[in-house]
Amino acid sequence: MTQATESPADPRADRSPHDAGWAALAGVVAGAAGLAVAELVAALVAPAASTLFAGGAAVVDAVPGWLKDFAVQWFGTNDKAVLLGSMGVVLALGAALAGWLELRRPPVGALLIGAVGVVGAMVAVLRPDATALWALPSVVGIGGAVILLRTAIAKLRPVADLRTDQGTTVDRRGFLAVTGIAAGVAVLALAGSRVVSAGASAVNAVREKISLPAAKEAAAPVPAGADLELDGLTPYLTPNPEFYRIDTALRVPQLEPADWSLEVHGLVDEPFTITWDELLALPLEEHHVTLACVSNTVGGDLIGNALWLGYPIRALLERAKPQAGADMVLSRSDDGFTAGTPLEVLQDPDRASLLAVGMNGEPLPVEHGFPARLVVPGLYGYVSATKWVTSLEVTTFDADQGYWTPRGWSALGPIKLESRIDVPRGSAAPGAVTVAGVAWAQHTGIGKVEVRADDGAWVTAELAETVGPDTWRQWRASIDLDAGDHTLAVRATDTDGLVQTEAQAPPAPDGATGWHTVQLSVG
Ligand SMILES: Nc1nc2c(c(=O)[nH]1)N[C@H]1C(S)=C(S)[C@@H](COP(=O)(O)O)O[C@H]1N2
Ligand SMILES: [Mo]
Repeated sequence: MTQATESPADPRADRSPHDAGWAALAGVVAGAAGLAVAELVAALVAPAASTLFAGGAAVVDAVPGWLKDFAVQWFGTNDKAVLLGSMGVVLALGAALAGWLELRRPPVGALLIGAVGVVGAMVAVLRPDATALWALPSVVGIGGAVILLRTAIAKLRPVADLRTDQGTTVDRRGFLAVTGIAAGVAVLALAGSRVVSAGASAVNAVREKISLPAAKEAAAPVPAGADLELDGLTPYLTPNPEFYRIDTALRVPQLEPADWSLEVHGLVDEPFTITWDELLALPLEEHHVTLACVSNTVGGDLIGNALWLGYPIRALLERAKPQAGADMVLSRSDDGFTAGTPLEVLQDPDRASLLAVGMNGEPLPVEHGFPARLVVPGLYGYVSATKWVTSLEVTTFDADQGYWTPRGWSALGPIKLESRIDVPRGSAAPGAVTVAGVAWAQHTGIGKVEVRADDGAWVTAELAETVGPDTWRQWRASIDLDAGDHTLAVRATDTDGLVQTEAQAPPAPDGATGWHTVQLSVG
């Protein structure tokens, strides 16, 4: 008699400790294959419906405001890479656990993976603009992953060894075959999804063929003295590739002009919809406007200045005829993002609020809102600068709110007076040290900038030229410094005489304040 524990009837028999590792690997491979198939199905059906992106978008919308602020603060414009990376790690660990559980406690592992599919399908269907079809990528992909996992793990289960008629054996060869097939599926599906999405959303190709009409009203030319052109000083105009990017879109909306239109509706007498061709046929204007993010910390770089080409939002509203009582325009993006902008700001005849199609002489880059976005001088982006904009709804602050307001940010977001030191950074030689940077008070204008070293007297800086109050302004000063460590500070005064406050405030809920200081070692 062989020992009872060796009996083929006992599922724990002949289990090598390695099998736990193999099972975990099978979990990861099956999970990867499932997600890749979901990508492929999504590329064919609805790109934003993939398990990864619908899930990621749901995470972005669900995480509390403070965590998102933290992510933007620490990772800046890399926040999305960090989110996707952490999602990848969590998913890989979860899939490994599922593989192990499926071996030890079937069908718990399969149920765990299946649950991801159910949640993925649910969050996809709940995305703005989703249809029932959006469940398909998660159902097909993750359903496939469950089948692959169950098939692979079954091979690791001991069966009676027919060769010896004694004890048990495990079909490792069969296991490796199934796992190998799953890995192949993952690679092929991923490659397929890349090919399909490159072909389907040829948005970049379409964009490159567009030549925008010239502005009927050209921008005031940039004065020669607007850019001091010092080494290390931020240029007056920010080139598009260097322009900061902030949005909640994990996958940039791929919106072709032919499929784009803007609906102007809500509390208006004459709602209407405008197409791309109609928009381009209107008399367009060009304006330099400095855009800033409310998440920018003192001294931060979530700010940039560009030449925007577009049609005045004011004129669109005139045509729609807002009704009495309306006080807000809720702009909506193709991806569901919304911003609430005071109606009166958008109607202001002295403010160049644009439905923009061009940025620095070219169509908007896709990540900056192609084919159309809003640009409103003087307001932070989160309450005004909706990218991929498809709807302007005239409404009230009582009835509606923008995306960030229920997440802990102020409903109103005028840009605060701020200034920044760009040079020197780190060290300098003793003697006359050139200090330079930018200052901004969009739509009011910068009247004065002062710098000081340590507790010394404030030195008034020379101001560069500017096209007007809607852009930032460069400044430069010279300060005599001895060898040693120094702290430089800057403060600006706007053209109304308001002096930039020293009081430190964090970005939330309505923008950071405080003087920017830099440490300098002179020697
Ligand atoms: N659709 C959409 N538009 C958006 C956002 C967004 O998340 N989604 N973010 C806003 C914020 S917070 C800012 S600061 C500006 C940034 O514009 P940029 O990325 O072109 O610099 O876009 C605004 N428009
Ligand atoms: Mo922002």
